[in-house]
Amino acid sequence: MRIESAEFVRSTVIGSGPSGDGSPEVAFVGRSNVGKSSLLNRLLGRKLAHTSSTPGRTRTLNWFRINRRYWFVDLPGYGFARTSRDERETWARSIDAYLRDPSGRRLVIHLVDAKVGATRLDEEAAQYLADLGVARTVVATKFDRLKRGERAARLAEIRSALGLAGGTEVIPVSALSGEGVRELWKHIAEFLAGPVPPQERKEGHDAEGDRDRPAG
Ligand SMILES: Nc1nc2c(ncn2[C@@H]2O[C@H](COP(=O)(O)OP(=O)(O)OP(=O)(O)O)[C@@H](O)[C@H]2O)c(=O)[nH]1
Ligand SMILES: [Mg+2]
Repeated sequence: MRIESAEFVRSTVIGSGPSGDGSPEVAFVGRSNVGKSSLLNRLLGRKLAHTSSTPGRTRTLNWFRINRRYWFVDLPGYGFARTSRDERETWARSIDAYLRDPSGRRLVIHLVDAKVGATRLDEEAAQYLADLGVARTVVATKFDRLKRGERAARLAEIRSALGLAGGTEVIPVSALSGEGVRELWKHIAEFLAGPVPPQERKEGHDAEGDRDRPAG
């Protein structure tokens, strides 16, 4: 994907109403510290989102405008133990309000820490996303931290813990090494291209055109 422009536009909190503008949104959802902000930065090839080894760094929904055409939305993580119950409820309400807002076409990137494996909270989040019926892609983060011999089994474990159908893949990624980033961009590009109108298909047009193809 050629990134011609990427800029931080705004942070939003619960109650601030819809924030998109109807253009497609790619949202990053996952446990606190799973690597959402790091992966977003890696996908964009620049450090836009704040990352931290302290869980709970991202506390607002952060909107990044990409190529003047679509949004990346960095969401606060779930399962941050040190937040109060009130804060956790606020989190759940703001994520829920965001994901139920019908104003934008949305792809959720659900991140699960490959080193930790799927936790009960990851399972609950997967169930929640499945019930919402939102388009989603599951990725296993920090894959660089796994030994070669552990990798295939861990991916299978995550797929089964999250109750993913047989054909649904879990994409291994590493913000550190860049592994899996190209593969993930393919999914994002497919989502951005959207459903091909039947008319265009019949006439043999390439619906994707040249825009936003994965780079090289
Ligand atoms: N080894 C390794 N470490 C990573 C990777 N991605 C992120 N990390 C580390 O994991 C920690 C958390 O990364 P963040 O990107 O801030 O995580 P987050 O999900 O945005 O966290 P919150 O904003 O707190 O919800 C940081 O110390 C990162 O350096 C990765 O691919 N490999
Ligand atoms: Mg973050």
